[in-house]
Amino acid sequence: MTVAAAATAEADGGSATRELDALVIGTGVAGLYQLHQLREQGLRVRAYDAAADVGGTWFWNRYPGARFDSEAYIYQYLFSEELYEGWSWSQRFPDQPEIERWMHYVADRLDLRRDIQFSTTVTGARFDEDRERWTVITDRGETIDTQFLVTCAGMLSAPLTDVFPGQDTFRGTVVHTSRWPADGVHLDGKRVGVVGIGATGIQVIQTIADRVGHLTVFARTPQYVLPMKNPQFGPEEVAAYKARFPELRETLPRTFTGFEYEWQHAWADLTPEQRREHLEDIHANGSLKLWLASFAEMFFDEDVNAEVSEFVRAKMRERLRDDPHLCDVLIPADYGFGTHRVPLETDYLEVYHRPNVELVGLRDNAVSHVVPEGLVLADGTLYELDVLILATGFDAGTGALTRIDIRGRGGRSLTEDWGRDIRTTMGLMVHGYPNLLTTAVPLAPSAALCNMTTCLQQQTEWISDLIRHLRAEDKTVIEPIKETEDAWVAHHDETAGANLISRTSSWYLGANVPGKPRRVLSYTGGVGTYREKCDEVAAAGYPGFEIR
Ligand code: NA7
Repeated sequence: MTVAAAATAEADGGSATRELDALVIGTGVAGLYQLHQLREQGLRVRAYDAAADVGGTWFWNRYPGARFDSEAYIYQYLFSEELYEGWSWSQRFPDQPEIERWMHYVADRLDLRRDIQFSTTVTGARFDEDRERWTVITDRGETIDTQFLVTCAGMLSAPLTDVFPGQDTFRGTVVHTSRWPADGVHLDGKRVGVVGIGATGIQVIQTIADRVGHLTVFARTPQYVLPMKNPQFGPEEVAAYKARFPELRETLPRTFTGFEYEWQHAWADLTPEQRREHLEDIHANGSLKLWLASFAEMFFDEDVNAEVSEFVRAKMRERLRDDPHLCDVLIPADYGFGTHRVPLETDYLEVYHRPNVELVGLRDNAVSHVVPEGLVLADGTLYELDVLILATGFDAGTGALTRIDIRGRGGRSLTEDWGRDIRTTMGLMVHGYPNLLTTAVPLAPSAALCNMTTCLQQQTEWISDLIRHLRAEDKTVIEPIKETEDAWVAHHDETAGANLISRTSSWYLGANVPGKPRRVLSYTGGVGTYREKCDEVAAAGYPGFEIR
């Protein structure tokens, strides 16, 4: 049923409509906290999730090896010391099962489940201009009438699953990493193929290589990687990080990336030897620090970037034992370090020295199609497989919402609007869509250069403050005016244009989805700066927004 049909059925005395003040889509990191905040305000609020339980990313991504690249003690909610204190991590970078347990802990501790409806996909939403409310429909045939529609649907939650012609003819198992079944996939001793060597593919490859019979890795674009150091946390380490709560709560929201680290040196202030020493020190830290907090100039100055890139390449060459084939397929030569996602890994490069692992470069010989026996390349070579793992990524930023039929004023379609040009106001609202409040969508600092929990807490808090403000002023509707959105888009583009990220083809620009309009998706002006700009708007009473 379409949204219009649902509304008609409603007018004809059809199924009962639930009435809400706010409907939250998604119960991952953002959705859980948003639900909590709005409920605390006394709103009638309910969250809907297609998944069978809470967790968002951490519900769906159950593939072998899934784990944090953010330190666990910063990937946290910071609004409650009690909540922070009540959970103890076992490692610096824990794995998916532990993270999922943590999300259950949060949902239970805040008693959120009673206001969540699981296994329900929101399929459409239409803004009724006469009543100035949203009519939302779900795949269960329900209709919900709500004042505010708050999307917490995730930045990387719309998987690219239908990648190759003939996938459905495959005799074995084909599985996208973010749709990994809870009861697993039988891999032991099998002939397994993995397509994709992004952050996900790398985690899968390094985890399954010693279990499978034969592993074929299909790699198109080479990927810079950094080694992870992942010590276990005992009571002492846990006590030490918990003691840092006040400091972390103060600093994380204000750093450039929402991680705990900041740049310590300007490139120009150091001699070549000192730079090298600094890079070695940070490299030994075993975290994303080399990417996110070595030298800021790396993002803007091609010469600096070239030197840091060469430092990382040399580390990779050494581990690949200078093998010409491995180095050619795995080490980037034509784009700079840090200009798209840099994954952490554990003994990943060493996997390629194993006798049961084969690396197939796709740069000059792409995948053509899938046949019942396996994968066929453009030159006709067939790789026979039992399991085909697609670590092929996501329609980032926009996909979660463009897969829902969202209709704003005048019936305008978000799918069509973003299909032409991806625009938002600070990643929090969209002109033409009153009372639609968004998190983890483009033009805000999510995922690409941000620790997600830091960014999502800030965004959901901004949304809660906005709703509190409207209610206090006895107003019911808000929408950014076009000029406000134009100005934000221009600021975003100018900031992004100065960053070398804008010159590397990746999901950061939507380049991984055919036909998607190009724009750097994440705001690159810094998490702290973004927060200040959002706070200024709120403190000034939302100038540039039409409120009534
Ligand atoms: P990514 O980073 O988008 O990686 C997807 C990988 O799949 C990448 O290596 C792609 O190669 C490859 N890919 C996609 N389509 C194809 C086709 N048709 N043929 C060959 N190879 C293909 O997704 P991830 O899931 O690893 O990570 C996404 C984010 O999630 C990550 O950054 C974290 O923030 C969490 P390409 O680079 O396009 O040549």
